[in-house]
Amino acid sequence: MTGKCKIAECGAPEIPCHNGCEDFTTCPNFIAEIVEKKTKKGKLTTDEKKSNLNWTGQAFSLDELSLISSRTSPALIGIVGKADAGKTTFLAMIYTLLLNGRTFKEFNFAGTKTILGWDELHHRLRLKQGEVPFPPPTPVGSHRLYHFALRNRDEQLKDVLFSDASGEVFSLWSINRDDDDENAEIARWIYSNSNAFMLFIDCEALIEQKNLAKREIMRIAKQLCHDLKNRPVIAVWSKSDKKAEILSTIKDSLKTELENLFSNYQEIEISNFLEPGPDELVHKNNLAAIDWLLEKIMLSSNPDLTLAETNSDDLFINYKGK
Ligand SMILES: Nc1nc2c(ncn2[C@@H]2O[C@H](COP(=O)(O)OP(=O)(O)OP(=O)(O)O)[C@@H](O)[C@H]2O)c(=O)[nH]1
Ligand SMILES: [Mg+2]
Repeated sequence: MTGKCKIAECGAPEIPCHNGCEDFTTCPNFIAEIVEKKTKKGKLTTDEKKSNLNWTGQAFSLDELSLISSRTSPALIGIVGKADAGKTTFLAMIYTLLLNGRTFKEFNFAGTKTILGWDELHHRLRLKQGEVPFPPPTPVGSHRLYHFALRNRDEQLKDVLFSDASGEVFSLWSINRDDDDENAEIARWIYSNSNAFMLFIDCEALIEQKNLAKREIMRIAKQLCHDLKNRPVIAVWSKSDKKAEILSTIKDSLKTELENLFSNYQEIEISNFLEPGPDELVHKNNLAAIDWLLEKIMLSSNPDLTLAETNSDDLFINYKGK
């Protein structure tokens, strides 16, 4: 026990008590310090203290979007696809590639307001002696937005957000787009607010469930098409390390049906499993998918304002000003 004597001249407990008291703890003049209580109290205060900052570094929820939208009009990339298609892993891979020094084609990384969210994804993907520990399935009610600030060669800042929701909400939405189902509401919000879409095609599901998986992908694709207004869509053949195992009739017909459905459209193969050496599917295509969407988004936000040449007999219409 620590403490001190209330009589200033007494040196107990370091030296014997000036009154001759053998056990200083029983001395009526001794004041014990209640160390444990103090520490516990101190700890409680720290735990209870909440941050006053409105920025936590975690992935955004919808009501935190103003943190970004107050400075620029962010571009939202809607990640769409059925459950287990590899959507969350794709986001983890993008961040991992940037951390490893890879870059987007036209944009430099200029920061992120969701660094803890990205880090969490990255740590779940880290290679453990050849095996890839994947993130757990995204819960049905969860809707997170991950942020990058990017700068192009003209030093223009572009805020980009990526949505991450459970695949189940897209399957629900594809069955009934006007349903009041609260979970499908997440898919509806992503659909209304995204500037561009990635549509995930799960190669593994096409191998295992064949036409059943194809029908589900097409249902989501058709839903994506219904009010698209020429927003760009990139079909991402995820888990393409297995693509060769898909029946060619299924693969070819799905490819054609998707091409017929969309106009502002591209497709690409990606994977998270590295082949030895530089790997096109992993190192190149994951980023190239975003490059293509960013290019399309920038094109649509900078419309060509050049006037078409007019030739008329009317002098007034032909007047170009001097
Ligand atoms: N073969 C292969 N499997 C992969 C690859 N990427 C992911 N997977 C597998 O796909 C599973 C699902 O990945 P997620 O990223 O969680 O899929 P998701 O689309 O986010 O799933 P939900 O959140 O449930 O909608 C992982 O647990 C892995 O088993 C890949 O590149 N190749
Ligand atoms: Mg997920």
